[in-house]
Amino acid sequence: MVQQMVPRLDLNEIQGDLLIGMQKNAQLFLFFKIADAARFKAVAREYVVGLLTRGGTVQERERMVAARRRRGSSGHMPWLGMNLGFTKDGLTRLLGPNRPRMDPSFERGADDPETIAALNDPPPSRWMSGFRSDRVDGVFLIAGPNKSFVTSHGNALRGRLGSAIKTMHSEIGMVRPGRERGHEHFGFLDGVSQPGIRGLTPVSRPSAAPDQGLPGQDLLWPGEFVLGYPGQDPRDPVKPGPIAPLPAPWAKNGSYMVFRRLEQRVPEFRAFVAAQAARLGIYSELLAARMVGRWRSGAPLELAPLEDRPSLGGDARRNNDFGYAGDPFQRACPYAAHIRKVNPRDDVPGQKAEMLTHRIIRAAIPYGPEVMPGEIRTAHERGLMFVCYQASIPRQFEWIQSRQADNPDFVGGKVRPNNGAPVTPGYDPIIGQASGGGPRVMDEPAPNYPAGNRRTALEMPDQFVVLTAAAYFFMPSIAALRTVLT
Ligand code: N7H
Repeated sequence: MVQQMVPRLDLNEIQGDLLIGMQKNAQLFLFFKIADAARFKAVAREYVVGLLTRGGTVQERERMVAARRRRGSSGHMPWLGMNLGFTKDGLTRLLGPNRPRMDPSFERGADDPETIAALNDPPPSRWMSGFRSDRVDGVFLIAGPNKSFVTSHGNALRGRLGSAIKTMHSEIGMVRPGRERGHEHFGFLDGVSQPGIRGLTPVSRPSAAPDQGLPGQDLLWPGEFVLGYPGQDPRDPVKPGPIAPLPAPWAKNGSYMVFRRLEQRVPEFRAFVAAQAARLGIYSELLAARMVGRWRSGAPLELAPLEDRPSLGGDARRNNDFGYAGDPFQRACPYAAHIRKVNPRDDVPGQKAEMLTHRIIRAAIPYGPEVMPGEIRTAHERGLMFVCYQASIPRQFEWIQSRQADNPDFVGGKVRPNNGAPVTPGYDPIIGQASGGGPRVMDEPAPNYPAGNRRTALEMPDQFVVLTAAAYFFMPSIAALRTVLT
């Protein structure tokens, strides 16, 4: 019945990276300042908007990829994907100072002292030199099959825009090579768990699980990610909530994008995990999996608590089909493990519906070279160009980072199985940040599976993931880009 009320998504108005994700082996991030607003608008209207990749196009390409795979062919199609977003300053350049006010966090910006304090982020003075989000008006995402393809399309675009823009920073993210394809730099399969979208994501078991896409993938109302549609009802995981008021009519079919350039200190992470695993008397891979909540293959600890099962990790019908309610004492997966911390699923009794209002759609890509032989301390910077989409930055990305990952008491109300003593779960060991970059602790790195009461803690004096740049963008609809904004 719920399915019949699903609103029709205007995929051809929505930029393609938001709901489905542009096909990419390489992605150029071109951060720019608008130097000449009138010229920018003219070139954008005549040339750029027509190049932007819409949701409908990305969906069609996905079908073609699936059909090619069924025929057993691989190889990457030379498709160009291009999307465009603006910071608060960019919108002001285009619309003037009296423009409508958008999401409060977007208006504040990623580099605002209040944002920095709320997220325990390192201050912008410690970000990469050259990147200043207060100097960025917009970003082009240019996706394609390889580095030279995205570079040449980026150059062509820059040629067209000429003096209308000034490039502030440009950088290419790349999927990792060979068998590491799809894995981030610590070595774990990424992009496994994404929310499903009602009216878009196919339901794999309509009679058994009408509110899931793939098994375990909750379907959410599209207004959680795109403006102008009903979002979730925070009291009911299945029912729609109201359509949030739009800041302006043209904001419909737009979305907010959070960009974070996250350096990963891979040799340091590996050395730390090896040393701590030896101290705890467990093997390194197990400790690393306890920190993430999945094994390198993507297999979740909830379904494979003591050793990796690559066939499970790679199986999209099984690798997300689990919850935490059956593991109330963190025996299979620690409360603080990255994936349990950022999406506790059914862990908090009666709160599932509320949890669904904090989901994000991720579209990250790694950057930087592979670890070189003999590189025992980071010598070549590498990490993740983290990108996520949502309808509300404070309720979604910022909530996850500040109220969950950075909060040692989240999830609250946990107790020890033997004596009922309260438990402090600790920080997310991957992305959690303590105030002032201080040390972090996570509870129970060594498993008590299936039973046992050994108390262990993992003390982490340093971050393995370090924020080196950040900015908040609005990704407008195609119609807004054709009319109001240009
Ligand atoms: Fe995370 N990692 O390698 O450990 N992430 N993440 N993430 N992340 C996930 O399900 C990682 C970051 C989420 O529904 C996996 O795709 C790294 C930020 C969410 O079960 C792995 C970095 C935020 C999920 C990693 C990083 C999130 C998720 C498992 C930074 C938001 C889905 C594979 C360098 C604040 C959870 C998968 C669910 C999954 C890693 C960043 C959020 C392996 C290395 C900044 C919501």
